[in-house]
Amino acid sequence: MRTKIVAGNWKMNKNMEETEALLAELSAKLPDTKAQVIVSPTFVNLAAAKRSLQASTIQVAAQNMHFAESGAYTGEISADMLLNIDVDIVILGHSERRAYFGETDELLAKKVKTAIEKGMKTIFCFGEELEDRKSDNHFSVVESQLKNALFDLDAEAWKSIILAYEPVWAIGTGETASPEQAQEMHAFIRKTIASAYDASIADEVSILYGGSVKPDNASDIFSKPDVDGGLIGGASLKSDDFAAIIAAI
Ligand code: G2H
Repeated sequence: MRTKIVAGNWKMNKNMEETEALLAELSAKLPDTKAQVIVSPTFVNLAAAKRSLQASTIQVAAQNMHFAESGAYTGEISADMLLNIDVDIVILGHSERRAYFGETDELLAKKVKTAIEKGMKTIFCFGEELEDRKSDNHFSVVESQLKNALFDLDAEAWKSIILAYEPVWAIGTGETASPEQAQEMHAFIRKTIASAYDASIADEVSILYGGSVKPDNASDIFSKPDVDGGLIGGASLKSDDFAAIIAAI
């Protein structure tokens, strides 16, 4: 039985007071769920989020981290710094990091390796761009993103990997992949992992869908057999919407 997960990627939104207020609202509205619920505020608000959620089952993730242990990397944050404030989940490879900050599969492979070595869980994001889908290259693009960043990991490491398929054309655009498109790609991802490793690893990894998930489309997407939850951006910034999406799992 795979873990169902609903994660909120807050991106560069919410100051400290707003972070605390949103988490208080969310805690009060959290539906009865067996899903693992994760929120991902900005770096500067992670410690405040952890404090706010001390008595909660809601977990906290960072949106990025550096691969190095420490050193002269101005503006960067290490795994140890996150672990020091009890944050042991990190989102890596979001398309905004790839597009605006030049993150490549090769760089992401290093970041994932560090996260695994440090005992952290990684929510690894990937997905094709619109031109890839239009030219029918979406499967090969996704396959190479997985291969380049993850397929050097050993089988044990996959216990710490959560995948988030986020087609770039559906991110923050209001455009969502249809439940059928999501299912088709998630099944392909599982098949690709089964070929590279084995069926049990493919069966056990949680694969989230991300890209304009909203309360009104969440249950259709989550109903698909290979979709194990969602990575939610815009709709995770409002407690009513995020609670409704969690209830849809
Ligand atoms: C995709 C998603 C969260 P949104 O980036 O990672 O954001 O739900 O706003 O499309």
